[in-house]
Amino acid sequence: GDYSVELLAQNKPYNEAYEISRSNIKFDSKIPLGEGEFGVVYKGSVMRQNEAENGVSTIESIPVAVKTVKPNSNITCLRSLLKEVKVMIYAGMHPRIVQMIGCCTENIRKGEILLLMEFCPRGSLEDFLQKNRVPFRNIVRKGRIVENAEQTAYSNYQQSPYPISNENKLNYQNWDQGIANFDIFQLLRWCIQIAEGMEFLESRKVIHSDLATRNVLLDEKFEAKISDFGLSKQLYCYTQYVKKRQALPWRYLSIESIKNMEFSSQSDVWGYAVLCWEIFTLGEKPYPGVVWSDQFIRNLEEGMRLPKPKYTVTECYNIMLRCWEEDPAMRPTFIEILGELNDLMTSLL
Ligand code: ACK
Repeated sequence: GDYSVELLAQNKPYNEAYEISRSNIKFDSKIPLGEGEFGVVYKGSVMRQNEAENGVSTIESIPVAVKTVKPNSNITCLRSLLKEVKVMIYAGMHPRIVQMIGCCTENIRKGEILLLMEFCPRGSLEDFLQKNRVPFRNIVRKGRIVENAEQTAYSNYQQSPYPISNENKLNYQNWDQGIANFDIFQLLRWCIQIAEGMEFLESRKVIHSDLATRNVLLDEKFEAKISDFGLSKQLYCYTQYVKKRQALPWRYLSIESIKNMEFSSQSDVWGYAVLCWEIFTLGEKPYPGVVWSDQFIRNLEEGMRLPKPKYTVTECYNIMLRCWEEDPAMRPTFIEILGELNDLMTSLL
C-alpha cells in the first residue's frame, strides 16, 4: 500500500489559514462532553466577524466541539492531535465527515492545542442506538423484514390520552424532535452514509483505523458524520509500546492490524463491517463476554466471525462476511460496498 500520504500530511507545515485567535473561542461549560484516553471534548463557540457591504459588520457565534489534550499530557498526545489537525486539513471537506472549523495553536508552547470541529447536536450513533431499542420498529424473520410488536408503540404514545411517564418521554424524545421512523431502512441509510464518507477518505488515501459507532456523530437531521480520524494509528503503536494489545480496540481490528500493526483502507473495510454489525444489533458490543487473549486472533484465523445480527437481512450479512476476509485484497472496496448497499436499499423498498 501507499501510505506516504499520511507522512506527507504530517510533515506539511501547519496551514495558518486555519488559525483562530484564542480570544474568539469561548467554552460554554467547564464540564466536558466526553473524554477519551487521550483527548477531552468540550462544547464551545467561535465568534466570527462578517463584513457587510455597507461597512456594518456583524458577529456570528458558531457552535463547535473543542477537542484538546488533557493538561500535562504526554508529548505523544500533543503530536497526535496536531497530526489529526493536519490530516483533517489534508483530507478536505465532505458532508459525511465531521468538518474542521479551525484550530488554535497560540499556546502550543504551554502544551495546548484547540481543535475546533462542527458541532453534532444529536451525539454519537452508539448512544442513539442503545437508547432507542424500545421504539425500533422492524425485525427480520426468515430473511424478510417484518414489523415487530412495538410497531404501534409510538403512535399509541402519541395518541395516548393518559399522562406519559418520564421513562417513555425519554424513550421517544428523538421522535418528538423529528426522526420519523426508526426502522431497518434508517439503519441501512446510516451504513450507506458512513460508506460514502469512507469512500471519500479512501480516495484521499486517508486511513481512519478507529471506525466504531462511538466515532460516528449525528447532525441536526440525524445524518451520520465520521469523526476521530487520522490520529489512531500512531497512538496504537504508542499504546502497544507502553501497554499490551488488550489496550487496542481489538474487537474492531483486522487480523493483519492486530498481528502486524498493518493499517490500510482494506483494514478500514474490516472495521466498517464491525461498525455495521453494531448498527444492526442496535449497539451491542462485538464479541460480548470475550476478553482479550492470543486465542482470539487464532479463532479469527480459523474462521470465527461475528454472528448475523438480529436486525439485518442475509444480503447485508453476506457483505459483512466479505469485509472480514482474512486476505485484505479479497475484501470489497468502499465504492463496491456503497454500490451494493444502494442496490440492496432499492430492492428492499
Ligand atoms: O457520545 P458523545 O456525546 O459524543 O460523547 C462523545 C464525546 O464528545 C467524546 O468524544 C462528543 N463529541 C465529540 N465530537 C463532537 C462533535 N463534533 N459534536 C458533538 N459532540 C461531539 C461525543
